[in-house]
Amino acid sequence: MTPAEVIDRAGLRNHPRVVLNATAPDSGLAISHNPATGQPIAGIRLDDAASYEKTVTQAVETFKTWRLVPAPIRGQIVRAIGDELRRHKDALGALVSLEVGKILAEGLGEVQETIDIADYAVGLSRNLGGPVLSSERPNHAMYEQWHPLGPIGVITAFNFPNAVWGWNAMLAAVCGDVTIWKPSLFAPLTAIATNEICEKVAAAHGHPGIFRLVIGQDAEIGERMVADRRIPLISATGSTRMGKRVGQIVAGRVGRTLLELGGNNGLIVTPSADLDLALKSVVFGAVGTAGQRCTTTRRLIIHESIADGFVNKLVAAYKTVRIGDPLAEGTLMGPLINAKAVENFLAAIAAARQQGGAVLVGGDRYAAPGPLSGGHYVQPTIIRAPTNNSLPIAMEETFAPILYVFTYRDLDQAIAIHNSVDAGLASAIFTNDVRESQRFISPTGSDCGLAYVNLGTSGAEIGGAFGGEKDTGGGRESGSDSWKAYMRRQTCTINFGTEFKLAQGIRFE
Ligand code: UN1
Repeated sequence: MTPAEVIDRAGLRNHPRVVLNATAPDSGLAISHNPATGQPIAGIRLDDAASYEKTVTQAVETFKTWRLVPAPIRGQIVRAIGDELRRHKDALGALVSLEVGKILAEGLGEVQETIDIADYAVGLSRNLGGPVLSSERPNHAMYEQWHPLGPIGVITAFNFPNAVWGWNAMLAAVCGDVTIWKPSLFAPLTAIATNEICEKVAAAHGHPGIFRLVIGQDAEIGERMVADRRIPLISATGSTRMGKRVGQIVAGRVGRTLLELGGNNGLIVTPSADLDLALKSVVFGAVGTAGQRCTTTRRLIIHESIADGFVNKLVAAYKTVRIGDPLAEGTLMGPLINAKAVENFLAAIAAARQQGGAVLVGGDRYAAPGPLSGGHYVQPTIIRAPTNNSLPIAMEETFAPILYVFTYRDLDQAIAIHNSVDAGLASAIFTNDVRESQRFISPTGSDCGLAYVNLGTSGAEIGGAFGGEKDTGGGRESGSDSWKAYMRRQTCTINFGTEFKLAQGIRFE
């Protein structure tokens, strides 16, 4: 499939925001590049202060009517959106793959994730309930209810340019909110195509404007949105650096944030583990998406008695990973997002070497042939920490396929190594020992928001709450009760008797 075909199939050829054949950015235009070739795909017209203002003003108005639509009816619209996304799954999956370089299977998987959350939201639309509570007073009733929150801001990163918005927008829609999406400037085309598909369905059902886009530079658009008091919730996915800034600004106006930030995910392999299962999971977790998931496996913590044999097998498996065009059949690893990401990868490897790490496989750029020679490819890399396990660079999240290997002697030590990083997103243990697995998910085990036993760190299902602790930001998106972030809670107390009764037994007569 050529880039032009992908653009056509995603419905972007005549979109007013998209400028085909543009090659150079200017103040009102960004260029989306194909990371597999380094070539421009298309130009995207950016928002400015005036168009931002118009979008938010309109979103506030749309919210006033959308919030009055009964939640199950909102769910019907989200159901139609899920169906439409099914029809566009191939086209959107290919666009994700073209624009951010993940392999097609993963691009399709990402769109499936949005379809799944749409289905989830449909069910939820009939179940946005709160508890009925016991009042201490006679003839009094007390219960909680949930109301729509407002227009909400969703800031997404390049690496999940479709699904992370889906997690937010599908829930927000059934909750009665209007979504204002600020996508990454590395993946604006996916955002435009995705938003357009969903918005068209909403409009066909009589509710245009519940999905809105603002695309622009952080300084121009991002900062404005984060500081905007008309937007009660900012849900932001991206780096911890970005999240700290967003968190501070939104806290300054006493708004709400939902932060899903960086991860530095560890995977422990114990002597009792099913090593075949562990091997496959480590390769997918560390190499999948070219190491550009927030859930990527970045640290392998393996018992010293099995480390050498396991690591040798891992190195052999890494050598078979086919790197190349993400849209081509058989490719397992595509490029990094841009040249800066390649520089960061190389800098981390240089630091690891200097700190006594041993590069066991990879460690360099990957020179792709022919038309791919301008792409941002690197070799998947394994680096073994020195025997004292001191490797400061491994404490940082480098968004690239680098796996650091540590060894341990007893489980306490493994857990201490595991929890020694600033982030707290995903974690995993491979063991067939019930004491070890239970210890790992006990309060003194993994300190992460996601804990897996005999599964790798990436690839969460949508049904669970997704997010993490510490520098990961504490927010939860997607399943379980994450929807509560998109609504406001009201505790209602009703006196259906005739007596004046005060709580706490206070007499005031
Ligand atoms: C992300 O990298 O920001 O668990 C999201 C996973 C995916 C979501 C990743 N379901 O790997």
